[in-house]
Amino acid sequence: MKITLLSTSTHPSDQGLRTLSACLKREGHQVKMVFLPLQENDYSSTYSPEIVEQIDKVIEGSGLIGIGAMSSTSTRAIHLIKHYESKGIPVVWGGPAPTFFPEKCFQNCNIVAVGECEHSLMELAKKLETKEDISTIANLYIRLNNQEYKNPVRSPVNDLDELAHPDYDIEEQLILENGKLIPFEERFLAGIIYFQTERGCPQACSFCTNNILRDLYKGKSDRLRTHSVNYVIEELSRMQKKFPSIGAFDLRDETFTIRNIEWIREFSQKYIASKIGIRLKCLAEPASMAAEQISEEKIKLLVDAGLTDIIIGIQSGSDKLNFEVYNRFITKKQLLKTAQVLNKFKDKLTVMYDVISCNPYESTQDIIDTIQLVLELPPPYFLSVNNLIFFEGTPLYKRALQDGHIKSETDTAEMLNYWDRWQHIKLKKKNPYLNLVLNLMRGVATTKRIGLLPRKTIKKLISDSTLQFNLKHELPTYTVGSMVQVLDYMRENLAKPIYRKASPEFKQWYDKRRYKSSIKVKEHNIQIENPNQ
Ligand code: B12
Ligand code: SF4
Repeated sequence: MKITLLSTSTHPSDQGLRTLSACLKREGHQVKMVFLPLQENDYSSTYSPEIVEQIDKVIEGSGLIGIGAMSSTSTRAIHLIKHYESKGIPVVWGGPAPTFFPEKCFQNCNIVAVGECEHSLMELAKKLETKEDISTIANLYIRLNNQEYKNPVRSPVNDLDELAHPDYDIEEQLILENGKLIPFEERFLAGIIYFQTERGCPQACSFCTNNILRDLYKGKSDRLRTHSVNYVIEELSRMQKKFPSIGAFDLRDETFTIRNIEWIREFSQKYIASKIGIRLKCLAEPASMAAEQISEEKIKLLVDAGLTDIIIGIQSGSDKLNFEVYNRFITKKQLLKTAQVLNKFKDKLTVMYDVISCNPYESTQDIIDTIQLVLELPPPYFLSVNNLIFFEGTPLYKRALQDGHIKSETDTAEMLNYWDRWQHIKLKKKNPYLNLVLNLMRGVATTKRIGLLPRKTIKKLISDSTLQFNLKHELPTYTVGSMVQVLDYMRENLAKPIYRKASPEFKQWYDKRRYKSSIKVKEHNIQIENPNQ
C-alpha cells in the first residue's frame, strides 16, 4: 500500500518517523516521507493553500497518511488532518503530542497513536490493506462509525535492535523550502544527525514530561532499553558513508552516562576501530555519574572515542530545591565532584551546564545558592540558563496549578522559549533582580567572567548591600531587563533566521566554536583516519 508520512517538525531529523517509515518499508509498503518545516518562532502558522496543493499531489493514491507532531507543531498538524480527513483518506496522528495528550488530540483526529508505534502502525497499514477491523489495535484511539475505541498501549519494543534502521533514503523524500516542495538534500541535515541509542529514562524529575511516559508504561516496562553497540556503530557508519557533510552525531539519549561501563567500553573500542572519525555529543545527568571512579572511566572512554561536547543538567544549586521541588536526588557536593572529573578533560571536552531559573518556588536564598554553585564550577564551561516552563501533565505543573501559580494557560510559559529571558521574569514576577543576574550569566565561563558578567561583578551583585538595594528599588532591574528583551528579540528574529539560511559548513564551524571559552583550548582532533577522505 502507498503510505505518506508527513513530518511537521522544524528540524528534519525525526528519528521516530524515519524508523516508522523503515519498518513499513520492510513490510513491503511503499512509503513517501515529506518534511514540512515552518519557521520556529511562530508555532501558530499553518500551511498556505499553495503548499497544501503541492502536498495533495504527493498524497495521491495513498491508502494511509501518517502525521507526526510535537505539541508545538500541533496547530499545523491539525490543519492537515482536517484537510485530508475531509477527503476521506485515513489519517493517523502520532508523536509526542498525541502520546502526552491523547484526549486533546482525539478531538481533532479520528485515529490517534499513543506512545511508541512501530508495531501499531504496521498493524494498521496491514489491516487497512486487507480491509480487516482496525478498532482493536493497541496504542490507537479510533473513531469508527460514530463509535470511539481507546485501546491500551502494548509493551514497548524490548529489543530495540529488532527495529529497522531509520529511513535516510533522502533521494525518495521531499522537503518544504521557501513554500516549494523539493527533493530532500543532504544540506537540510545541517551537518548533524540526532540519534537516540536508548529509549526511556529511569529518573522522574518533576518538570519533565518523562513522568507521563512512566505512567503510560507502568507495569509494562520501566526498563531503560538500549540498542546493542553493533547496531549503533552500524547506524553511525552508514550515516558517515552516506553523508560526507556530517560533522557531528548528537546522541540525544536522556542521560547517556547511565548505561553500564561495559557498553561504553565496547562502544569506545568499536567506534575507534570503525574509523568513523566523526565527533560525538551527548547529554548526562549527574546522578548517573556520582560514582567518581566509574564516571571518570566512562568520560575517558567517550572522550577517546571522540566525545567533544557534553551537557550536564544541574538545575539548582540548592539541595532543598532539587530534592523537594525538582525530585532530583543529587547534592551540591556530588555535583562539584562530577564537575572536577569533567574538568580533567578540559582540553578535549566542552562542558555545558544547564540550570533552571524563574521558578516561583525558589526563595532568594535558593537563587543565591545556584549562583554560588556556578561560581564554584571549575572553568572553562558554558552556562545554559533555561527559564522554567510548566509543561502540562508534569508533576510540577499539577503542583503549580494547585498552589495557584498557574491561573491561566499563559502562566505556564509554554508559549515562550527557554531563552526569552525578560519575558519569563516579567511573567513569573518573583525575584526579578536575582533571576536577571542569573540570566545574564548565560554564556561562556572563564576564570574571569561568566556570560556577560565579570566574576567580581557577580560577587558584588549578590553581596548583601547590593541585594538589599535592588530588592527595594526595582527601576534598575526593569531598565536592564527591557534592554535584555530587545537583545532577545533580535536574537530570535534577526540572528536565528540568518543562521538558519547559512551553509552546513558555517553551522559546523559555529557549532564547534560557540561554547568554547576564550581560554586557549586545544582543538580536539580525533586521531583516526577518515576512510572517506
Ligand atoms: C532529538 C530531539 C530534538 C532535536 C531534533 C528534533 C527532530 N525533529 O528530530 C532538536 C534539538 C532539533 C529538538 C528540538 C525541539 N524539541 Co525535542 N526532542 C528530541 C528528543 C530528545 C528525541 C526525539 C527522538 O528522536 N526520539 C526517538 C524516537 C524513536 O521517538 P519519538 O520521536 O517519540 O517517536 C516514536 C513515537 O512518538 C511515535 N511517533 C512519532 N511520530 C509519529 C508519527 C506517526 C504517524 C505515528 C503513528 C507515530 C509516531 O512512534 C515513534 C517510534 O516509536 C525528544 C525526547 C525523546 N526522548 O523523544 C525531545 C522532544 C521531542 N523535544 C521536545 C521539545 C519541546 C522540543 C523543542 C520545542 C524545544 C525548544 N523549546 O526549542 C524544539 C522544537 C522542535 C520542533 N518543533 O521541531 C519535547 C516535546 C514535548 C511535546 N509535548 O511535544 C520532547 C519530547 C522532549 C521533552 N521531554 O520535553 N528536539
Ligand atoms: S533526567 Fe532528564 S529526561 Fe530524565 S526525567 Fe530528568 S529531566 Fe527528564
